[in-house]
Amino acid sequence: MPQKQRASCVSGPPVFKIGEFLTGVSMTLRLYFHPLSSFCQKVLVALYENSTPFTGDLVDFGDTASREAFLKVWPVGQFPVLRDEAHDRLVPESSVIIEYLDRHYPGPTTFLPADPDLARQARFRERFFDLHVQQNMQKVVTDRIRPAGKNDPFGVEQARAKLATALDMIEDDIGEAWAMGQAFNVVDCAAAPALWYADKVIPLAAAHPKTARYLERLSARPSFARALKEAEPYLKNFPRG
Ligand SMILES: N[C@@H](CCC(=O)N[C@@H](CS)C(=O)NCC(=O)O)C(=O)O
Repeated sequence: MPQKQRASCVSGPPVFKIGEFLTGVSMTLRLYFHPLSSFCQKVLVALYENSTPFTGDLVDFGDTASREAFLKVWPVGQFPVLRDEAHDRLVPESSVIIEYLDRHYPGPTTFLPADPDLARQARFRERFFDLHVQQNMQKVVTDRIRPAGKNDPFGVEQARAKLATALDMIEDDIGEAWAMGQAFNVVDCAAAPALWYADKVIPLAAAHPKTARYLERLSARPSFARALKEAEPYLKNFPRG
């Protein structure tokens, strides 16, 4: 993928230095991430929910040394990626990372329900936010920074239509609490950044009032509010339409 496009979720020099996210003494978890990346925010929400100690390793795709160092860790070059140094395990993929944290570093917020049927529903719903909200949103946004002559207007039109359909389905489904009722879980971790960025593409208030209220609740949740605050210095790099 061309460098310019790779920087779609993330660009600009790091504001944080590695180590500034140190929050405990016996840290075994290292997160390769960028504060502006929606998939990374999904994992940050999970980490902040349970005040799980970790070291943040900020990857700047615009910086050759930073990018190459990350590619040595995870050659496909997508973040977030978690390294559990205590168990010498590398855990890529946001959904898998959250499930791993739930199992190995549990805290007051449980991300997957214990009941297998509810866990299946939670997995499906969080995949829905990833695949039908985030990915379509990303398609629209990343097209804005493609090199001249490499745009994909038809693909963007399709992605917008699919995003609108997904938002309509969420609007029909969402209640007045969290995604699956009274307990905040993995679905809310996925929904928070997905809807925050989707709102920049298709403003929710116009046709999706319940979803807009859900996004307000998510944005007020301390874990996501913190992730948003940490993304603020980078928001100038977000390609607006
Ligand atoms: N399925 C992955 C998606 C991760 C993803 O798309 N990350 C973006 C940043 S938001 C990325 O690394 N993009 C760079 C690239 O695809 O080259 C997950 O859930 O972790």
